[in-house]
Amino acid sequence: MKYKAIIFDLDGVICYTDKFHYVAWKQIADSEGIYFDRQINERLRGVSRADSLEIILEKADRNYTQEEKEELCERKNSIYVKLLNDMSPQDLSEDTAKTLQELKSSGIKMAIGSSSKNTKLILKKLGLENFFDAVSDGNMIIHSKPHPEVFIKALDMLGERPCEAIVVEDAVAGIEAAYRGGFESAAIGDAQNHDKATFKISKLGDLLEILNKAA
Ligand code: B16
Ligand code: MG
Repeated sequence: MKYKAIIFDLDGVICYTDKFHYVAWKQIADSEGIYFDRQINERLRGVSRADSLEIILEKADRNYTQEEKEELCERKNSIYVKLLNDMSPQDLSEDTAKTLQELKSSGIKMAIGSSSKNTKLILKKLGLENFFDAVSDGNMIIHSKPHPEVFIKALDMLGERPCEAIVVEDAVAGIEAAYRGGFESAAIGDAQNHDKATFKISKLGDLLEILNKAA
């Protein structure tokens, strides 16, 4: 088999927490009188919490101290985590749940490579805490996407090589990270705008066809 591993991004690929990120950042921006809209929110895909705040602060009319930035990030995260509370296995689409099970039966190794420091909590909410062979997340990395660190860590845990792995991503920054790390990639949604994506998919189930063709 050409591919031995698949590394899934979390938000925007396995589940849709982007809407909660938006609500939480919007509350922070409004409380600070900073303009923020869904278009700006798109730029936060796959970007770490601290770097997301920097993007939001581009519209601020004053400079913020490091202490203030940390306080805003903490406040945003507590709003976000409360919103995550309502998540359950029902938040997995039928296609996603079925595809994950089929991939598991095929024997391919599977990992998560997410920028989120809440990855473990989200996986638990989705009933997937013990599903993946490896979980690499925002708590384990120094460099956020487009740096490939999060994917390289995932692959190290799996003991495979980048050229034998596909990264599945919804963020342009994530496809760039896969490209820089020497991975093949499958782009979903917004990430399809990156010209270095190996495959373009509209749903997770499309991966099964890609793997079948490569077998
Ligand atoms: P947290 P992913 C990313 O998740 C989100 O797309 C991005 O919007 C968020 O800022 C980042 O996680 C950090 O999340 O605040 O929970 O640490 O797409 O890499 O799974
Ligand atoms: Mg994502």
